Amino acid sequence: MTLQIKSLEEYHKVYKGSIDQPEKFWAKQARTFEWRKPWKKVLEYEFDSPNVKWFIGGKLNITENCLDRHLKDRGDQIALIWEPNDPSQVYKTYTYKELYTEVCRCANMLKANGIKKGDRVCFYMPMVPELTIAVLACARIGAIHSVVFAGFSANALADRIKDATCKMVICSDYNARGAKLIPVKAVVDEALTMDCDSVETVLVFKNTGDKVKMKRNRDKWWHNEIEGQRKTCRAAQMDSEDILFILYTSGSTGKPKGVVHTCGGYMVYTCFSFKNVFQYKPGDIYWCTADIGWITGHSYIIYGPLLAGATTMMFEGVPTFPDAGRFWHICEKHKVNQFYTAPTAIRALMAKGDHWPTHYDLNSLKVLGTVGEPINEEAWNWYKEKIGKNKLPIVDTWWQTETGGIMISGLGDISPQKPTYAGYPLPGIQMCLVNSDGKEIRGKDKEGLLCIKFPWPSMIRTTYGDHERCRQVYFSAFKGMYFTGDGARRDKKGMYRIIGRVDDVINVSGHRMGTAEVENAINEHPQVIESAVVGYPHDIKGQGIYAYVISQDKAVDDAFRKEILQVVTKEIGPIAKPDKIQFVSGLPKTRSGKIMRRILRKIASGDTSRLGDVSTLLNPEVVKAIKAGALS
Ligand code: 7RM
Repeated sequence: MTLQIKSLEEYHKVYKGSIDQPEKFWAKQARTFEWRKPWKKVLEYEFDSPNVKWFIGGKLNITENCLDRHLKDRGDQIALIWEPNDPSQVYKTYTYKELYTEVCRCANMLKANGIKKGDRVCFYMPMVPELTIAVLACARIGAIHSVVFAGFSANALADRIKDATCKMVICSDYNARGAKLIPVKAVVDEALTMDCDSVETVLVFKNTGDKVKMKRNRDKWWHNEIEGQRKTCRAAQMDSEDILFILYTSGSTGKPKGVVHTCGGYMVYTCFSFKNVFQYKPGDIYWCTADIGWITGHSYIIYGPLLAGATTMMFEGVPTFPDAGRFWHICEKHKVNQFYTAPTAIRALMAKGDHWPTHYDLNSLKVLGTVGEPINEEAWNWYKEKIGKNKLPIVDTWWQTETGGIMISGLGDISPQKPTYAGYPLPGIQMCLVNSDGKEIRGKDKEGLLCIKFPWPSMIRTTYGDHERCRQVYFSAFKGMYFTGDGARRDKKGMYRIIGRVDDVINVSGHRMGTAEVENAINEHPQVIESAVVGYPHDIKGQGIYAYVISQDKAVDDAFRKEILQVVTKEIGPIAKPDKIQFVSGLPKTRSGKIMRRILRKIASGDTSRLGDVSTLLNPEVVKAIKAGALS
């Protein structure tokens, strides 16, 4: 069985061993899985290209490790619990046997519809069990899944379908979220009008049963296609380094990139990190509230928990429907033991009042987790007090889409607790701080740019279709290091606190966004000449979006603002809508024409006092005007 660390002393010992002999350490973990053929070499790497390979020559199928190997000992144990959006609707459960059967039937359905090993399948689905089933079905036959968060617009969906040249799209008819019904099939139809020539089939899962249009020869109903499919499906033999999935994420420039994860290393790391961070014990009920459209859902709703033989729950709805007690109601109802959510959800629920959690019995809880953005001290304390009753550990888990799994975090109740600190790196993870010249900053009580100086099994292998971009974004800043894009502090005891992004990426309610991406969307409005987007501190969302817009011959009023919001919703989705739009006559630029975001960030945060030296700007006079017109 995959190692589960039981004390802080053991952690320090294991950590040291994992750094002294990383290959030995990871080989030992990897041997706890089922491989069709063993690997010939544990690791080969070179960060300059980059070229990273783990468990070279090893053959496996991740779903045999998620499902088949559990059938003997825990076939009748519940693998998956599904809690519906509407609390009056009955919840569903799947035992490992049942989940195995459903995945096999679905895999056969995909094969019957022409999906083969290596084909890309796009998902645009609500949080229903069929999403998990079909994702695993792809993995079973060696097809590559690319899950797109269903809050993205048709344009954004089309971009992702085209970039990965997907052969199939799997969607639902409608999504139910809170009191809203979202016509997802219609969004897919619209996306497919935008040159998505690779798509041959749209498989539609009947979720709400409301009416949709079906296109002949392209669109098929899941319930028709699944009928009569065989209940077993031989898993495809995958190479350790074959692609398991692509997941798009935003960066500081241009369009989102397709982060590529591969089978072997991802399997080993997600299982290991899951078991240790959450200190999962047999029989526990584990719940991560993330959407499977993000990496957290991939690694810690589906793969990590199932690999570990856990009972994992997925929730279709939102934290405030039908009321702000929903999360706590679900914890009581299913006797949840580990609860994993985002700071933005904690802050939103905190704002609804302290009484909500008091109405429910939260005694089953053992570990509380957070992820996605820095957690402020107030939210940390509220979580600790009101949910954890001052008894439960909080694991503040720092990681990224690119890291595949949790990199820095406490391990359940083993690790020391320090508000706003994520803590120590996991075994095998060689974090470091560097200064802007790329020199490593050693010692305690230091601040710098957060890097990782040695490979780990679940690290990004490439950005789909553009390896050079992967090199440039992550491996070119500092030689021999993976650069995270975050700044961090290391305290006297070696614990890390994440300060936040140091690049042009913003984090709005835990959703990662490129400021350039939002600017490009705003610039699509015909009367916009130029725009600049920055993040600013926001009580609930962590960061809000502040847009400075130069317009052409148009009354700068709220009607125009509304049009801009519509354009952004159309280009990206509602999550990217600016909270504030300030019309300006010019943007502060350096002599080389670069926008001075530092100044714009300061003004957006309401701090106009010390803007630093603006005299070197091309147009210092605009700063005064921007300051005068700043929105509070
Ligand atoms: C898992 C995920 C990654 C970015 C990352 C950070 C920020 C994530 C934390 C955090 C402070 C945390 N993947 N971030 N977790 N910041 N404390 N515990 O969120 O690719 O979508 O985002 O999120 O800036 O670089 S992600």
